[in-house]
Amino acid sequence: MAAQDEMESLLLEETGAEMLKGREAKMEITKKNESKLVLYHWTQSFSSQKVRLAIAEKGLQCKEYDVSLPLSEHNEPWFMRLNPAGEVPVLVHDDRVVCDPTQIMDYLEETFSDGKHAKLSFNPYYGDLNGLWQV
Ligand SMILES: N[C@@H](CCC(=O)N[C@@H](CS)C(=O)NCC(=O)O)C(=O)O
Repeated sequence: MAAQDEMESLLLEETGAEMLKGREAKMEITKKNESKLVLYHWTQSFSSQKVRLAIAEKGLQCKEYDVSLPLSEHNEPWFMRLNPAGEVPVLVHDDRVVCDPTQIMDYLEETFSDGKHAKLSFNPYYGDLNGLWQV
């Protein structure tokens, strides 16, 4: 192989390896960001529905646990430890607990803001009604 060809081939290999490293790092970050999302919610709760929509819109993997309001599960000690206000929804991301639906939407938007996840504020369903979820 001529010296120039060899050099080009080496460069290509290096570029490929760099690209692969970059992609792997990005996948690691994505995996880490999505590592453990858990939503405590109630099916008929409007606040829970908004958050579930946002999670679906962003294409996030999230475990869901029903907290029955009719059965008063939101007042049980285990749930009150998560949210002393005793309200659903509550999002747990690894060791972070986010309680208020507006804060959850903001948290999702800030945390999952890479190109892989839809931007809620640019979504046609949200359109330019930025902050619609705050109603
Ligand atoms: N506090 C939140 C809304 C959260 C909320 O009101 N959750 C309701 C269900 S939609 C709840 O958990 N209610 C239980 C209760 O108040 O006992 C807000 O200011 O928007």
